[in-house]
Amino acid sequence: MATALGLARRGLGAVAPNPAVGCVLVCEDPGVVVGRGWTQPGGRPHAETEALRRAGNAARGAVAYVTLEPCDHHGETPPCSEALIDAGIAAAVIAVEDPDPRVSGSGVARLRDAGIPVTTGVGADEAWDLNAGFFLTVSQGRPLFTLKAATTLDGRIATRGGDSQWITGPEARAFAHRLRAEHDAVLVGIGTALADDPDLTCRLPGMAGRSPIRIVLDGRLRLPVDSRLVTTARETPTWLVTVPGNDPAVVDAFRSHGVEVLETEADDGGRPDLAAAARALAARGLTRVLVEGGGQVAGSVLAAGLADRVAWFRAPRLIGGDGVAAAAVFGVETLADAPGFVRTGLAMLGADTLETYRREE
Ligand code: AOF
Ligand code: ZN
Repeated sequence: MATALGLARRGLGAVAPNPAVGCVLVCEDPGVVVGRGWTQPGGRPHAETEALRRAGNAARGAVAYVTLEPCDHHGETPPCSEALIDAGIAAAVIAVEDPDPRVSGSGVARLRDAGIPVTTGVGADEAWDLNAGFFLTVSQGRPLFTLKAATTLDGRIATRGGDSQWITGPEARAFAHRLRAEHDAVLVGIGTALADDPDLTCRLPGMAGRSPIRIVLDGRLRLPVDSRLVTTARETPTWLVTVPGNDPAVVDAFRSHGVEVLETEADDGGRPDLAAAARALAARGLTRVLVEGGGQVAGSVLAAGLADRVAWFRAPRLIGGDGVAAAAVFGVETLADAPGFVRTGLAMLGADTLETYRREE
């Protein structure tokens, strides 16, 4: 199952709205892997189909280890449950049930009805964690949000003069590009887009094709049409999340550059309401969104209770209280109101560190 989870991970950021699934077919005597598969870019073929295709006749009598209950619906492809039965597998080991209402238990039931013994729950914690984005879209109609910050020791993202390039070193920046690849979209506020004119692509060697959709929260459509995000929108999609009431000619100008403009409700300050934006993004098929700044957006994500994961890069430098805070004011009165997190990882990246967290339940 650990191998299957590793294979599943390859799909993160490339398979939405589908989950990233892994499948390993093992012939138990003499104990050899006869097929491996993972959900392919775009979400299909499914992991089981891929593993079965590679195993061919060797799948007969094998044990299938799958990180998610095999699907049981006739969608774009025939159900994986049927494919596994037809291939003659001897047993199945499944990490977690698929909460998709078209599946939710029927994949396991179909295997059992065919006389195939099924074990569930193996590697369940890791499997829940891996597809947390997919599970959130099914259960709450919103994607998973990972808040990323690159700060000084004292949590500052820029000096008072606005100097922010580069706080962290090349190792941390490379890791941040990998994070982009593992998410369906990267989201920034208009302040960051104006200040940095960023690309927000994944520029790791060999991973250029893994760039996420670039999303800017831009209530008044201030993004310049000659910005990199707009001029490259036909190669790497750019979406603007805005509020109703903008000049239709401006909206059309963005659309003529291949930029998607999504209108959503405004919050009290006239900015796109984050909870509403989250629902709109899930409705468009996103399951994993990386929030890359700046402080304003980070504050809004925290205030809306949407920071599911945190990736905090920290450089050995101090700026002091007049620097720009990683998360702008978000109105915490008492410690009990302050969002809490559980540390899930700690790594040294060159001179910097990376701390990862998940939301405290
Ligand atoms: C699997 N293996 O690798 C994946 C599954 O639109 P379709 O037909 O591709 O079906 C999408 C649903 O299939 C998705 O919502 C989820 O329930 C399941 N995903 N199932 O057996 C896979 N990616
Ligand atoms: Zn399937």
